[in-house]
Amino acid sequence: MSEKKYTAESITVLEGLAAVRKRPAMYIGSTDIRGLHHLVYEVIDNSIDEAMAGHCDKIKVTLHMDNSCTVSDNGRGIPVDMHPKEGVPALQVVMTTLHAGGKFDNDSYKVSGGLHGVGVSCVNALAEFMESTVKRDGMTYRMKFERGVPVTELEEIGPAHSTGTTQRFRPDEEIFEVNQFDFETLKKRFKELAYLNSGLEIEFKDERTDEREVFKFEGGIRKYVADINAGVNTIGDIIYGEGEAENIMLEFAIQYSMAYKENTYTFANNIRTIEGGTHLAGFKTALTRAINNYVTNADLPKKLIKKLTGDDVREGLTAVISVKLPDPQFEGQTKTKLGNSEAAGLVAALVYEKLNTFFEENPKEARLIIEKVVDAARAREAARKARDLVRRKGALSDNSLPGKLADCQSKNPEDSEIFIVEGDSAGGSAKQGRDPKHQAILPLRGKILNVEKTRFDKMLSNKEVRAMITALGIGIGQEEDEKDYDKLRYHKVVIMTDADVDGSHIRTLLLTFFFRQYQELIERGYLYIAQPPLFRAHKGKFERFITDEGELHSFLLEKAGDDLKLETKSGKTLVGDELMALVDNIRFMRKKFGECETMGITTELYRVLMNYPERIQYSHFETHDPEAFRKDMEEAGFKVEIVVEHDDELEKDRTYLVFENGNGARTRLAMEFFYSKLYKLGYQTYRNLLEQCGEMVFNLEVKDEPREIQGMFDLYEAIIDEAHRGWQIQRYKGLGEMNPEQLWETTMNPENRSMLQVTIEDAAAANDIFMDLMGDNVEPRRDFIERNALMVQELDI
Ligand code: 0RA
Repeated sequence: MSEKKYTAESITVLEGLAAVRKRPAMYIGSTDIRGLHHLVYEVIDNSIDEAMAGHCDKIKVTLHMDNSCTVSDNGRGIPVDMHPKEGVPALQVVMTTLHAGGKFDNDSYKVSGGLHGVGVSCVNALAEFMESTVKRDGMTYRMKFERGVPVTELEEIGPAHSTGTTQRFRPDEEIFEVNQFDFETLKKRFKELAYLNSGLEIEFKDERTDEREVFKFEGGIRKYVADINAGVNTIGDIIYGEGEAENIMLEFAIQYSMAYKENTYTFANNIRTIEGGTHLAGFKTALTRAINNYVTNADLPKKLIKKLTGDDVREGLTAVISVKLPDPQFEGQTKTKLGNSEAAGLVAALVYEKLNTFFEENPKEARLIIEKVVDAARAREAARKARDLVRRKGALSDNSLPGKLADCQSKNPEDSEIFIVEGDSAGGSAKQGRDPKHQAILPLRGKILNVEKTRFDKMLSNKEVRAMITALGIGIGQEEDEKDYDKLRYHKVVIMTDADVDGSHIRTLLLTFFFRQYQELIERGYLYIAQPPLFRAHKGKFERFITDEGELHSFLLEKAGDDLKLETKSGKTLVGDELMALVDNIRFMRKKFGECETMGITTELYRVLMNYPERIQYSHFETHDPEAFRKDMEEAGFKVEIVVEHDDELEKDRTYLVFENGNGARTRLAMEFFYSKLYKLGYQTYRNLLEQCGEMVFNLEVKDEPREIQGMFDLYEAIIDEAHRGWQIQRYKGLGEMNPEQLWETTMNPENRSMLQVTIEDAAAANDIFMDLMGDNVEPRRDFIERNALMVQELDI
């Protein structure tokens, strides 16, 4: 090996990467799962840049068994020639120099300076290993790094017949608190990227579970809008426009529907700008102006001539707005608000022009849209009148706090908390249990919060909601200047609901309310969710509060410890950790069986599918005789028919297996089912169980007394039963069942409690759920359930 000379440059390089390792959060935000995903985003951003520059149309991301990740593209390949200044290959400069990125290419739309854009060298610094492979000029090059430090030279490893860059890295477990990538989270982001970069194909594979997705949308953001609006009663076609001025590229796609909600997604350089910003402001201005302009100038019947506000014209609107600009400024609490002032005017001008042209050329569609937004305006006016009436009565002025509120003594918002509590009875306990100096309680009656199928506006005229608004003291209104956050009376606003379905429903509603009305309150970090326990376990003087069933079972098993001994049919003895692992697997299977039931797949059928010794997939029927499969199933109690049908919507043939049990009840499963997590993970877990136990017959020994048990679920029940011995378990069905002291100790006492601080992302997610499930339109709800039910994965063909 040649002796290395440490130049001044190479020393700064090492220092730079050492700084990243020392303070990773400064570079990638955090070292939790979000930071882990950030690494992948950082690497794929570079490939996206290459695609945006027009040199790449395919990106492939793979998650490997060893928790490493590969991102490869078919771009030009990172240059490998000697860097004139540094005296090392350009690739090495990119991989080891902070912020080097691909800057020497002078491409102006890179995400650099943005949310990501810290440079692939940061990923390298935080990777246990990283391996860069470049194909260029007929040659394949490779260079390897460990924790940012080169461990090989740039090597020529063989010829190449194409070009591209491949980066494989494993996040360093010394740095990250977690090492498992989440398939769903990454998948969502890749899908979004594929929508935003039309024609770009992103393939995503998870070798850990054998899942695979391919995203490619020729329609780009038009298809995005179409997919958001799938199943909704839409008004007219999708309106699309694109343009470029002063180096800012804009694309937008919008479509109205009969719904009341607004769905606007804005992006800057492929980054979702949850907090909006100048591009959103420009778009809103243009939309309001263009529609009012049309109303004024077109020859419309009198009843449709009306001055429309921004809220009116956005009711029922689905919009995707994407800008790409050279030097994006990201502001706001989560750095997801575009700050470039030049974007506002340009977006406004382009959108205004496109919309004017569209309305002129499509008077029929324009008319439908006007009818919709005028209708919205009338409804809003009615709501406003109702609100004004309330205001005049003084219900919203700060000198008349709601009667139900038990306020705290402190008048200093900084050390005041308000608990918004579901139900009067829980409210009662909370009032008795609280620290009256710092804690205020506002009970809300659950039922009236049920605003399903009503306009969001109506929620504001609801008595309970008004009490909440008054208690907070900020004021209310669509405009930001109607609100005064300095008047907020509490700097901790805590949502406290039951740990059941109704409770989570109410929590979603409240989060949606805060997301839409008081975003800044969330941004300032004032909103929390209380974590009441679900169980109380006690034995003599010992008492423990526990949040969910899984934790309860683990707790009991741990306490039972080596008193439990299990012998499998194959003669293996399991105790302690091994037994726990087995129980975990069974618990997982129980959950899967439960999920199956809710999807219309009977336990009986799922059990047979799990017991079938082969994993079913398309290729199964290529290598196995379908007749044999049919016979096996018949023996297990099911007649099977294999049906191929044309699906008009998907424009392709789909294969279904139709199972009929002894009673003639039929279950139809699309082949895609066998590519779902429900099936694949279930199958894998079940195989592991079988391997561990041989047959599902066991001897459970408790304090030397054996008993025989058949089947894994019975075993589970028996083990848990045994573990319960000597323990009294109380299950809280609601907060109201806890006495005031318990509520204080477990949930409200700042010394013991753990509360979740709500982020804007949490609230945005609640808003999405609200729209999906509780919206005014049944269609999207049905669609949601169906999508879940089928869990259609991209087909493996
Ligand atoms: C700058 C110049 C050139 C390629 C790239 C950057 C590049 C970077 C990445 C990062 C991931 N994939 C990438 N693909 C390409 C080459 C310019 C040329 O060949 O003339």
